[in-house]
Amino acid sequence: QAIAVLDSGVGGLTVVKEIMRQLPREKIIYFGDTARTPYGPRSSEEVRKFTEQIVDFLYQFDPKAIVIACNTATAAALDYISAKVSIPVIGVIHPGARAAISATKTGNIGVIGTIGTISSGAYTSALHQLSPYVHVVSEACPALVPLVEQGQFRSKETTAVVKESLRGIKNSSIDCLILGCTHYPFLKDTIQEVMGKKVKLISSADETAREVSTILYDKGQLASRNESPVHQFFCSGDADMFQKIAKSWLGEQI
Ligand code: DGN
Repeated sequence: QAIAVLDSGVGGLTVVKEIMRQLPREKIIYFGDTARTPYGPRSSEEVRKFTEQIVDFLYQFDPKAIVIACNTATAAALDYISAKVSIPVIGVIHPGARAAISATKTGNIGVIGTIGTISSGAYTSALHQLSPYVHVVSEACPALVPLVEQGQFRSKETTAVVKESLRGIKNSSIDCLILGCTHYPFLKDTIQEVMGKKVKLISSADETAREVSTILYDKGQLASRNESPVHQFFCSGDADMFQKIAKSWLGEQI
């Protein structure tokens, strides 16, 4: 049985990479909704509907767990999907919040994400649930996802757009910054350059993969030692662009 992973596009591949690193025996079935990306500016009802459609599609492969590797969809649909299916559903917001709480020294935490994620307030409440006294500064950065979907990870234009998007949050006194969108690790180097070395960047991928591992271990469902998985990738839009990005990010033939 596979682990199903979904995102609005290529962003969830940042989580896939960590799952592959931590759980190399697990088979992954991925769906990127590249035809309908970005989800960020859409209403939460619409994002919930799209997420449900993707889960229905992935369900035909009889997965053992579903990872909603998209912060926007996690904020809009995690509870809804969890109530609907009988297998574990793992989102990316709580793992990201946990990673930030363990990383911060000053308690001043920044969050960047899509309009949907930031306006849902999901990170602020997840962080305050873990530690009521942390100070959270958040900023929506809607211009970043389109750059990633076009494969523009490093260019003059990328630097200019990242600089402009982070102008507000750069002037705050945060010591760590949650990359609250699974697309942003693709832009990590540029974001780090713009924020400066003193700000630690937090991606939820690592912690999310750990949560998947813990849940499957507890259920006795981790893949056996001698399995060598063949992964499957689906996308709803331009397959060439998806394949190109996936290949360069995962370093494997897709
Ligand atoms: N990768 C998604 C996220 O983490 O929110 C959303 C990207 C998008 O569709 N704007």
